[in-house]
Amino acid sequence: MSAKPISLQPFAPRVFSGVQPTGNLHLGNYLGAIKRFAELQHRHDCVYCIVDLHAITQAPEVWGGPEGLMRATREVAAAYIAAGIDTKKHIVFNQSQVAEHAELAWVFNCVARMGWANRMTQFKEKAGKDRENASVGLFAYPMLMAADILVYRATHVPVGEDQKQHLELTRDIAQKFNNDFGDRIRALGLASGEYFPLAEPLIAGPAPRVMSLRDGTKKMSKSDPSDYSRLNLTDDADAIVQKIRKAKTDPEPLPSEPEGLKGRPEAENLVTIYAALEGSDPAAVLRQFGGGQFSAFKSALADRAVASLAPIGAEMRRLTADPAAIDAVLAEGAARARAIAGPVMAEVREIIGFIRS
Ligand code: AQP
Repeated sequence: MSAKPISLQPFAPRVFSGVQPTGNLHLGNYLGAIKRFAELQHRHDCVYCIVDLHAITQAPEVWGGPEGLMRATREVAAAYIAAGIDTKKHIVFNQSQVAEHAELAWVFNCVARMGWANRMTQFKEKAGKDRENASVGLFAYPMLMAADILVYRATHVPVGEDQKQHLELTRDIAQKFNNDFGDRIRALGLASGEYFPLAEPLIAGPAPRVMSLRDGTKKMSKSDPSDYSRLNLTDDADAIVQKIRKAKTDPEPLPSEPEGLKGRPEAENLVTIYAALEGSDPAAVLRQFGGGQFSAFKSALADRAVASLAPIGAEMRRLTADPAAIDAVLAEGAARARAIAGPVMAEVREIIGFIRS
């Protein structure tokens, strides 16, 4: 290679994560991902992506067609900014502006084995019973996710618990690439054989799995047909209060200790949400509310949720009113992302043996 290889250094810590612009951003996305993104920026270099290539793996009705996709992409960008992510210090952009994601994903489609991809539970859940009708892209989703992370040679990936299996696959792909091409990597003097890092999932957090308000055994999800199943980040105070008032509970009073929440998924979910929003833990919440009825707890939870979410929603509405300003942030972020992904992809081409004149 003519340029100085970039890969001789050991892996510098770098955080990467993303959110799909499929509309209805909710409390689970916030507590499981976006809130943590904002916390991590104080300790690490971060790359936060809006994964629009992932969004189109589902039918256009799911992501709202071209207009819906643009709106949702800007909405996720606004959520990142409203949650406090500093776009001057860290990189925020939408995935389709950096072609290296798709290019590396193709390479990883050829590294990953069918048996690995066949085990992915998210594909099974999202494809449902009509697998024959699922897009090939939905099946290949985890390989694109591996490319998203590894094209920045990211070392840490904050995600909700639902993404743990995809992170394990990312590590398997990195390891197989490093093994398959180890001799070549060493011969090119790019690294001591470990070209891609084995990225660590950062899943721990106050609420890595927020559940539906209508069914405590199902995760809170953008695609749940019931709007009452989730608190959307753009819900106003009235909607938040209504949804919490109608949230499913059980007839027992709240227990005084966390062990008493076992087998009571709806109660456990509401207590976990309260603790996460307050920055405390379920034991502290139950010390305060244990023995009481749900009605009093729900009213305190509604106040807490409004205090945390309403300012974010208001800021998102303010930001999305100026789409050109958001697009400028994304363009600037994409240029900085390409400056990292471009040289990595150039080395990957060299490692594999693609001739480029
Ligand atoms: N319920 C949840 N609790 C905690 N974390 C969650 N995440 C999603 N749901 C929860 C985390 O949010 C990040 C972005 O998710 P995504 O939009 O990329 O994909 P997703 O997991 O498919 O999100 P949804 O809301 O569940 O959408 P649908 O309904 O389309 O499946 C990820 O870090 C995810 O872990």
